[in-house]
Amino acid sequence: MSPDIIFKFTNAGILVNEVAYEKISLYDDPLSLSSSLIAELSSNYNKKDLVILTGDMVDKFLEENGNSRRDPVVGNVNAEITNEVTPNILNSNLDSETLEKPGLGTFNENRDLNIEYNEIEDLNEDSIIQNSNEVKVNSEPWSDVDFDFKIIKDTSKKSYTSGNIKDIVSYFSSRYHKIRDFLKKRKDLSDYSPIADIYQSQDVVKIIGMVKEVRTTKNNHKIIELEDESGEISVLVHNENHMLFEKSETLVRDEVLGIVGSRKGNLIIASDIIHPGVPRIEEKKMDFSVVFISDVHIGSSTFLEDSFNKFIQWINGDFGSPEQREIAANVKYLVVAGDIVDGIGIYPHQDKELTIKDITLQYDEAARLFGQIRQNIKIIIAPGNHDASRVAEPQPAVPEEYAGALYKLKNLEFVSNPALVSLDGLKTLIYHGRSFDDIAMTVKGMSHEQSDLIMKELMEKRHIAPIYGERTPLASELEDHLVIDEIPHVLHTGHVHINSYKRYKGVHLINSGTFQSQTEFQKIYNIVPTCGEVPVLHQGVFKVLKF
Ligand code: D5M
Ligand code: FE
Ligand code: ZN
Repeated sequence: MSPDIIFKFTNAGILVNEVAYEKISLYDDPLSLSSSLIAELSSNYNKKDLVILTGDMVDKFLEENGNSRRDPVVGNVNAEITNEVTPNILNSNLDSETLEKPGLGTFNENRDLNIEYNEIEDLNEDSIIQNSNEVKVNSEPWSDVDFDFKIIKDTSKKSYTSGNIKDIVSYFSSRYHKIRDFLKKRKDLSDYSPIADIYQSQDVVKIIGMVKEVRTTKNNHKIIELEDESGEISVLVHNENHMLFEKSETLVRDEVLGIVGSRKGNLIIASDIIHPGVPRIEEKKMDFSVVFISDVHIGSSTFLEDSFNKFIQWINGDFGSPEQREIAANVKYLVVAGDIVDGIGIYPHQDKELTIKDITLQYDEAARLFGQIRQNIKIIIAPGNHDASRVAEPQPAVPEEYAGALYKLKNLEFVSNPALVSLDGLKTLIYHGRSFDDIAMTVKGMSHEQSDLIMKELMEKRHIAPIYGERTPLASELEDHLVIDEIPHVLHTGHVHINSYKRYKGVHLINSGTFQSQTEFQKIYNIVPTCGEVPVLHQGVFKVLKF
């Protein structure tokens, strides 16, 4: 389904959840189905309400209005793709048909395993110290604590799109220019040329382009189709150039990179592939601690309430060994990277696994739980794909209409997904992690289990969700807010429900796991979550506490 359909809904004030999105895309004429659904919903709901279109709603509508599902095998999907020449996103006039690009070939593993020491401490009943020499927890009112909290980048108010095709051109153009500016600062690319000009040069060519497609030839070489505003070119990566070939296997569609090579007719033979990359950052000195959690999934029957209650007791200084309580007493910030509640209608039959079936009541319960956390901890919450924000990224902060009870907590701040915040100078990039699904599916060797490798790759590419038009719906804003402009001290993600950690060029890459046990849906995909394992940066040292 082309993104303009999503825009149609967004313009009508309707959010389309993932299941609905998939269902609509399976029908013969998604565009006219969308128009009918919008007409139906607009007549049934108050314009002011934020309406979330779920899969069940699509089913019900189709049951009542006839059903013409596109056959995935004999239907016209392939015909559409093979007949369609994908145009140059950066230099042509687009129409709606051009927005979906064909998929990539297979990719291989590129590992740089350099996992640092993880200290996992089990906080079980045995570790409750009765009448111990208690570490005193600061229980002064929050206003007395000196927070130096800043939101460096939040897209909540900036995120809008007219749904106009021009937005997509400016979206990709913004992405290209931002990342090109990182690349051209590099010595080896400072004298790059526009693609259209390379036909004049005979020797070394240097270009900066957006990847339109990567494919493997019959002889097992790689061809990268690159485009810039001036034109397109094919780049060959020879399989005997082992290091470079390996690098080419982690490339994804729509990322922006540099190529150094030599021209042979209409082809460039690559001698180097250059990512914008990450300069090593200086260690940030910190005399406080930051706790990272995500994927709490309040409202789900698989939400691990006991474990979460222990976590709250710990953070309040009422649980754990003296050493663990000492860490707790030092906590100044709690960051939540999305999926705070389970939401409604996110995947098929989810309702059977909900203990709270109303989104506002789920946030009310979240407020009850988070409200117990001592007030001199600042809590920062970004949305995930289960939260009541629009599905397309960047996702604006969870709106007050749904999370009113949480908005009443004075020590809590809502931010967008992604968002860049400064916690007493510790620059933290918060991203839920939806794009990890696309990377895990597209790049061979990448998996949900090792999201640290995905994070490293995305940092190198300087984009949090490079692949357009796959599972991660991206809103084509006039500016691409998902470019990693500034290197943070911490990249905090969630979504995969499996903890991971890596220190890369000085950046702490942290995935904070979940407080939800395995769901029926995850059983089907064989996703084994790591539950109640909470990462903490304790005065700059990474630790994990288990609840
Ligand atoms: O995601 C929970 C987990 O489920 C996480 O590991 C991603 C995975 N996930 C989510 N959607 C899909 C689909 N469609 N296919 C495969 N795996 C998926 P959560 O966002 O909490 O539901
Ligand atoms: Fe989740
Ligand atoms: Zn998620």
